[in-house]
Amino acid sequence: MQDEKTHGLTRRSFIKGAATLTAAGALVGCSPKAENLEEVKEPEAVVSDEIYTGVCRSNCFGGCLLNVHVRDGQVVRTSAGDFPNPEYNRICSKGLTQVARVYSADRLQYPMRRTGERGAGEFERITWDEALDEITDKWKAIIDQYGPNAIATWMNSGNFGTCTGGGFAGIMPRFGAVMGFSSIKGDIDAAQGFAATKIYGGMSEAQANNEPTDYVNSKTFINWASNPTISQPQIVHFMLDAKENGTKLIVIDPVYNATAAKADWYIPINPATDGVLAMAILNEIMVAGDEDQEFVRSHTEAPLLIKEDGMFLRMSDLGVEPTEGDADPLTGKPAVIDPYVVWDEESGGAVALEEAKAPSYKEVAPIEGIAVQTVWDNAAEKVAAWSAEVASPVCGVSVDDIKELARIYVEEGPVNTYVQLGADHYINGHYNYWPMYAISAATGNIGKPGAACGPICVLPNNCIDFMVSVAPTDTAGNPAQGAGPSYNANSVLGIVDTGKFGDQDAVIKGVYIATTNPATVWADHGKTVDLLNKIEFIVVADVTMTETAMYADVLLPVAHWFEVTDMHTNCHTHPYFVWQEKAIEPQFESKSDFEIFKLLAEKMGYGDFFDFNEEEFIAMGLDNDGAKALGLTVDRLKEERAVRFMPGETYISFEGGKFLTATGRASFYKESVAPAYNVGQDIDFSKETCLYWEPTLEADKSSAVRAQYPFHCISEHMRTRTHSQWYDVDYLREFDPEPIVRINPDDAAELGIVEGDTVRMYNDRGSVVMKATVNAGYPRGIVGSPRSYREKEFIEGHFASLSTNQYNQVCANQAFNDVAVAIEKA
Ligand SMILES: Nc1nc2c(c(=O)[nH]1)N[C@H]1C(S)=C(S)[C@@H](COP(=O)(O)OP(=O)(O)OC[C@H]3O[C@@H](n4cnc5c(=O)[nH]c(N)nc54)[C@H](O)[C@@H]3O)O[C@H]1N2
Ligand SMILES: Nc1nc2c(c(=O)[nH]1)N[C@H]1C(S)=C(S)[C@@H](COP(=O)(O)OP(=O)(O)OC[C@H]3O[C@@H](n4cnc5c(=O)[nH]c(N)nc54)[C@H](O)[C@@H]3O)O[C@H]1N2
Ligand SMILES: [Mo]
Repeated sequence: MQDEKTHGLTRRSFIKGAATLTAAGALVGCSPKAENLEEVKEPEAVVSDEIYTGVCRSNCFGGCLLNVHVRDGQVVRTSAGDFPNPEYNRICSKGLTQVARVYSADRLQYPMRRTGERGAGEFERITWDEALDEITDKWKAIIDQYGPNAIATWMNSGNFGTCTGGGFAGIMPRFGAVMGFSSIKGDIDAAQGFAATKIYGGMSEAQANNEPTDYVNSKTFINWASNPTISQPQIVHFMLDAKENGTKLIVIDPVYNATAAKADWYIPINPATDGVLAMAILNEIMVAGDEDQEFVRSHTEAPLLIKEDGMFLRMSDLGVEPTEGDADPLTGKPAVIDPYVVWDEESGGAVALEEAKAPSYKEVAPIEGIAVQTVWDNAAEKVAAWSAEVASPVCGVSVDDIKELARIYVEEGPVNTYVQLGADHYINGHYNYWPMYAISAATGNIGKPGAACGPICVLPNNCIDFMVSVAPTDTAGNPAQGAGPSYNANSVLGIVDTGKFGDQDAVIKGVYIATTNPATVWADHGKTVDLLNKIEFIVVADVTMTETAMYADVLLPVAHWFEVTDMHTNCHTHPYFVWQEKAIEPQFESKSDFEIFKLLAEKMGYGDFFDFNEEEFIAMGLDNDGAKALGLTVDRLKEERAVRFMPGETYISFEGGKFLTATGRASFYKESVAPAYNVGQDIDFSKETCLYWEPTLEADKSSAVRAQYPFHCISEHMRTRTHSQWYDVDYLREFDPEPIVRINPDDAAELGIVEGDTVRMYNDRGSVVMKATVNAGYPRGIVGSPRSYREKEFIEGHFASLSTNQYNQVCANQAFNDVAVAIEKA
């Protein structure tokens, strides 16, 4: 805590507003309208604020460092904190209005028991003792009958704090592992990661893009399927600084978005056809032989040799016996070492990959009579189907523009391809990302200053001990029973209905929901509601009365982020772990998630696994060599507020072209691909092992469903909300007062719709009524709508009712953007 001397009329007026709010508990008190504020005189004395360290912890990719100003025991405002590198100092409208969330009229104040129908919002107040008894009695009964796997934790990204839920080495997964509960996955944002794992291997501390301080080193910066002005506003200044410094800014997006407005070159594309554009660019490069030969030879798997059976040629194929390597720590079995074979141009012979001086990646003749094709030639064959002429009508990018993009990747590097989730939320999402990533690997535009490809996404594998969450031990060192199975989002209804997950028996009788709001954010709302009505016993722990909270049997009030001690590790846009100091006591009868888990565990007889306070728990996650090498300790975090965890000064992802695949090289071909889910579905693996694209489900213009539902509907992320959060902040509702759908002027005219008309959007799954706004940024045939509103904010229906919960054959991913609708004046 620090002291700040402050004064000023506006500040004091504001505080009066905040005080009114708590006293009356009414949301109207947080309106900045003048009539709600008492007239105050210029303060005579200088007023002192206590300043606590705070951090925004929702999934906005931010994790901004905040000063939480407290006066007379009340949070009065927030301001931007100082990071060690001030270039990262940022705070958005959401960070600035946190005070309205602390004092939201929608805060859950005490534990409650449901009295009416599920979803009706009828509850009665109960004590904490009653709530904890009711939950643990019911859990014990379920466990007696069905075992602990019949209860599932259900979490997502509401708070990425370590002591809350979604943070790395977090308390909630630990709770699940101790109790032996199963878990329900979100299956969200999964397609790009699925593709990234194919080409780059597993995840590292920074998954794919370089640290933002490096953007200035790019000659070309391509925003591909991303809209950072809305979704990563904290780092847009790094892109614009680069532009001012001469970097060419390109945007590839079906919608002329706010980022496109800043671009040197905006390239409209047909939705979910990015893979086609990427393969056409690759084809231009490959046919011309314009690849970065040294990078391709030394840093990609291009020289590996594929046999006719689809497997790589290995030394054992040439009669060399495999050897034994180190034992696997889990199975104890020694690794089998059977090196890949390549053709070495220097020695003129077939050798193990590691021994090759100059592996050939094109046109390798049969080796010892075994016909082979290089990975490069295989990729070239796949992309040959997408000449610029063939690709152009599919992706909507002209032949000249495709050729120009190819030239830019070859001649105007270093190129940073800043990719986000725009093309992810489709059934064919991962088919788009692998080719997009492959361009950078083929042209050497990755792993060096100014060159990168992928989303800004930070996974601190180097300094967090995940075992604290997944393999807990008690005070005596005894291991926990371990978590049960993890179920896919779209399988849960089937499990509850049929007792089957694929062909396996599965039971879900109880769920513990915290840090997610599926009734607002899951695709196919009709099915989500059906599920929430059918689960036998639902506990929801949340800060406010959300749409999901309305379905709880027992509702637990959770403390606001500033009312707890915590650490934030999941900050995508800056390289720091950030501390959260408890600034005020939990209000009303609310408790921290941390305390709730401890109380529940104790009552279930597992208190010994939770014998620590917040600081001790965080220290457990930081008790590893990586954190020690970086000097990441609780004491430093408390003292310095934010401590850098990324190695180096300016982090370069995959520096030196070292990837996380078994070979350390980027892949254009896989021998096999593990599906992300298994419910006995038919899988055509030929689509998964190499560069491939197919039209998506409903967003594809030629899809049969479009005859009936002619518009493709895109979900927009909102500047004023993070997912379903901040809905209760009046300051922000002034900017985004109600749901709207944006529609192209010509489409609107054809439908007889004018600005502000009420319209209905519908398909077979659902319907929603809201106002329309005419927007020439949307092309014909595509509409877009912010996706964070709750049912009661729509004139009728629910936006989430329009989307499908179907998955691709291997990639479990909610396809929020793969939606066809019809629109009419309501
Ligand atoms: N303020 C705020 N920030 C957020 C969030 C929030 O809710 N609010 N959510 C966070 C989360 S979890 C996520 S996943 C990220 C998302 O971050 P982004 O991926 O940047 O956000 P989106 O708005 O989903 O999509 C980006 C762009 O993709 C475009 N797009 C849609 N379909 C396609 C396509 O097929 N091809 C191409 N090339 N472009 C397409 C859209 O028009 C949009 O302009 O934002 C994070 N940041
Ligand atoms: N239609 C449509 N739906 C979408 C998308 C889309 O594009 N279109 N995008 C999707 C994407 S990209 C994402 S990542 C998901 C995000 O989905 P979620 O992770 O579910 O999103 P949130 O609404 O941020 O958070 C969920 C809940 O966490 C609660 N919460 C906040 N802080 C705490 C805390 O400290 N403790 C507890 N116990 N609870 C807390 C909030 O009050 C909120 O109810 O939404 C997806 N939903
Ligand atoms: Mo997301």
